[in-house]
This record gives sequence, structure tokens and C-alpha cells, in this order.
Amino acid sequence: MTEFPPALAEVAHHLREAQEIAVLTGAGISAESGVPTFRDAQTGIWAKYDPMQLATPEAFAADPKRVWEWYAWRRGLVAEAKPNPGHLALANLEGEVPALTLITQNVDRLHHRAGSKNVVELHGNLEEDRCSHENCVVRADPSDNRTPPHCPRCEALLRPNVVWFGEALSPAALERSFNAAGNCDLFLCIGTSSLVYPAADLPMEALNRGATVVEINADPTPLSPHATYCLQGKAGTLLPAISALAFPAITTNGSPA
Ligand code: BJW
Repeated sequence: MTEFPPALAEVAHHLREAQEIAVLTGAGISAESGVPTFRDAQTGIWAKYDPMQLATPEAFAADPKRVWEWYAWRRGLVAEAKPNPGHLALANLEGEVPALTLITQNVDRLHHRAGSKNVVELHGNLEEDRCSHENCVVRADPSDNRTPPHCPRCEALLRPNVVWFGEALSPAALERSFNAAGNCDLFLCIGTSSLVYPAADLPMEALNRGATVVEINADPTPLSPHATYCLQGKAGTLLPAISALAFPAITTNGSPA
């Protein structure tokens, strides 16, 4: 039988009582769907690749084919992946609580596929492409076999619609995220190393405004000493367990009873 941390019941109580919940997710929540995290030593994407050679505008300018192909490989991984009980628990939670904003750093759209509705994508998504010159989201001409394909409007190179290091996040997404963090009474920070900014500021914003901050992570992070509760373990196990304690009508695999 799985042993759960003793704080689980207290966190479930906060979940039941909360009027506004903000959730920030990172790559850890998709790990159990088979999508590699970024920084985990053995399995993280960057154990094999140097991010500065792949997830920056400079890398794309220097070798667009290499960067495009890396993203094509990741798009293939994500297409094969399915939402796991952690994604499903969050999607079900949205229907149980008065207000929930799900802020994700993930580009895999697994929260959408699990059924979450109020999702803010801080770092974009892998589904779309955008023009590297005009920055608008466009669809590649299916007959364009070049790598990367070119923008059908202006012939500039297309790139994935994600946010690379040194690039600005969408102001609208940032505003929604900081509003949600500043106004919530409960903030859940799940499966992120809390190393990348400005996302890593969000739980601190919630703490500074008096919210209860719960971290759910397989390992300690720089947020851990500040969080109200740290639940160490897998999101795909802990989230369904907390939801089931708070709202017994939800079964532990994240599906409604
Ligand atoms: C589990 C688990 C399980 C495993 N269950 N848990 C302030 C201070 C210092 C630096 C900066 C700062 N402000 C800005 C910066 C610079 C920079 C930055 O943050 N650098 C730091 C690395 C030092 N930030 C930026 O450049 C940002 N832009 C910006 O600030 O622009 C300013 C600007 C304004 C105006 C004009 C121009 C510029 C942009 C950041 C973009 C990040 N992009 C990436 C790539 C996205 C596309 C892609 O996917 O390829 O986003 S990088 C990568 O990191 C990706 C992720 O979303 C992000 C966060 O990673 P995440 O999700 O935390 O994953 P991991 O792997 O790090 O952690 C996984 C965790 O899960 C671990 O803790 C595991 O233990 C855990 N785990 N299995 C629960 N089953």
C-alpha cells in the first residue's frame, strides 16, 4: 500500500476551503506520460543536449535545421504521449472548486488533452509554428519540404511557437499569471525545478500576498524552504490522492467516480 506524507490531509483541507486556486506546472507533471523533463540528471532532455545550442534564438539563427529537427523529435514524443493521472486530477479539480487558473510552463498541451479549460501557456506550445520575422502564428504549406519550412506570407523561416531563453513571454499570459498568483488563497507548484524566470517568481508572489503555497515535486527545489507545504513524490500519485481526500467523489486515478 502507498504511504502518503502526513501533510496530505492538511493540504486536502486547504483545497476544499480555497476560493481561488492557482496552479503552476512544469515538466515533472508530464514525466509520467513519458515526456522527458529538462534538467533531471539521467533522463532530462538537457542531459543529452546543450540547451544553449537548441533553445535560444541564437541557436536557431546559427543552425535552424538542427533546432527544427530537435523540435520535430520532441513533437513526435508528445504526439505519442497521453495525459497521466496528475493531468487528469487537475482537470477534474477545475470542476470542483470555485475558481482555478492552471499556469503551465509546458509546451506539450497535455493539460488541454486532459480536459483543463482555464490554462495559461507561459512558454508557448509545440503544436503551432510562427514566423521568425513577423512573429505571427502561421501554418506551414504542407507541400513545403524544406527544413525548416518557410512562412507562406513572407518567406522567412518558420519556428516552433515556444519561448526561448532571452525571449519575452507573452504580456497577456504574464498578466493573467501574476493576477492569478496575486489573488489566489492556495497556490500549487507542481513538477518544476523553480529555476527559470519569470515563472519561478509566481509562487513567491502568491506567498507575499498571503496565500498557502504547496510544492509537489520528486525532489527539493529552491522554492522548498519557502513553501508552506512540500510534498515530495510523484505528481501522478500525489495529485489524485489529495483530490480524493478533498473531494471523495473523484476516484484516485483522476476520473470521476
Ligand atoms: C517530478 C516528477 C514527477 C520529475 N512528479 N515532480 C531572473 C534571474 C535569473 C535569470 C533570469 C531572471 N529573469 C530572466 C532570466 C533569464 C532566463 C532564466 O530564467 N534563466 C535561468 C535558467 C537562470 N529567463 C528567460 O530568458 C525568459 N525570458 C525572459 O525573462 O525575458 C525577458 C525579456 C523581456 C523583454 C524582452 C526580451 C526578454 C524565458 C524563459 C524561457 C524558458 N524556455 C524553456 C524552453 C521552452 C521551449 C521548449 O520546450 O523547448 O522552457 S527552457 C525550459 O525550462 C522550458 C521549461 O518550461 C522551463 C522550466 O523547466 P521545468 O518545467 O521546471 O523543468 P525541469 O526539468 O527544470 O524540472 C522538472 C522538475 O520536476 C524537477 O524538479 C524534478 O525533480 C521534478 N519531477 N519527475 C513530480 N513524476
